[in-house]
Amino acid sequence: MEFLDRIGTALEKCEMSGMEDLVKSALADGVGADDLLNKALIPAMDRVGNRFEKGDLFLPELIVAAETMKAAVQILKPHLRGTELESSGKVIIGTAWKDLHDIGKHLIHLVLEGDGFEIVDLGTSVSPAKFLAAVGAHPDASVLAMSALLTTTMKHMGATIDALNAAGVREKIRVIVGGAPVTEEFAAEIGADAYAADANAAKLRIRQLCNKGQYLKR
Ligand code: B1M
Repeated sequence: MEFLDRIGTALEKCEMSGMEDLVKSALADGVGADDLLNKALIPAMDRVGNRFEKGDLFLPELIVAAETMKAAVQILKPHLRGTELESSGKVIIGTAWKDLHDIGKHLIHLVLEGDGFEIVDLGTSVSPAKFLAAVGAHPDASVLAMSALLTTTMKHMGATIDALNAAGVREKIRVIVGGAPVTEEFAAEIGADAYAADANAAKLRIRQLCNKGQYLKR
């Protein structure tokens, strides 16, 4: 239990440097990779996300925690006994057309990756046609996530949903939207399935939309 506590605490304190050695020592000491992942890292990352949502820690710490989580998962991956790491789901993400803001989108990409999701990141200023093409190219994607930071680009999120409907593929994928000017009401107005105010809320909602836990074992 001692290693699980130390690793959980290190992640929660965003102590990037010592984490890799700690995980390697725990594995060498016989602690199971599954336990390290599901009893230490994931609960600690959830605690970090909840503290971020409460304003108890800030953007730089959340980014460091997400990077720390990713580094730890990379070490664990080969050790997950007999249980292939099945992704929690595939998420297509991008910033709305004509919008160049991507700090928030990148943060969500990081947090989702740390939670076991496979990310198809289309970058910034993604047109409705490009989102639609990505949905066609990734039929196994469960969620389409769009970010917008400008009141002038939010409307393109609605245009993307209209394009999915026109192409008859809307029912194949769940759509979540967010970004500073975006609201729950706006999300409902354009026919999205979900809205989230920040990266942690986005992770929790996307878990629900995929109706899966994290790091599902076969
Ligand atoms: Co500009 N910009 N910017 N900007 N920029 C804003 C957004 C603005 C609010 C500043 C202001 O005027 N007060 C304003 C928008 C006003 C409006 O329409 N509401 C604005 C403007 C006007 C502009 C330009 C038009 C300025 C100009 O050129 N005249 C121009 C537009 C360029 C374009 O996009 N076409 C512009 C350009 C830029 C830069 C490119 C220089 C730069 C972006 C750099 C980059 O992203 N690579 C920039 C920046 C940095 C900002 C501010 C200062 C910071 C935005 C940011 O990254 N916040 C911003 C003012 C502000 O917000 N304080 C401003 C940090 C980031 C983590 O937060 O992205 O909100 P955020 O993400 C959060 C949540 O929104 C949420 O989770 C994230 C983390 O918890 N979230 C989601 C985000 N996406 C989500 C998706 C989800 C769920 C949650 O589901 C899918």
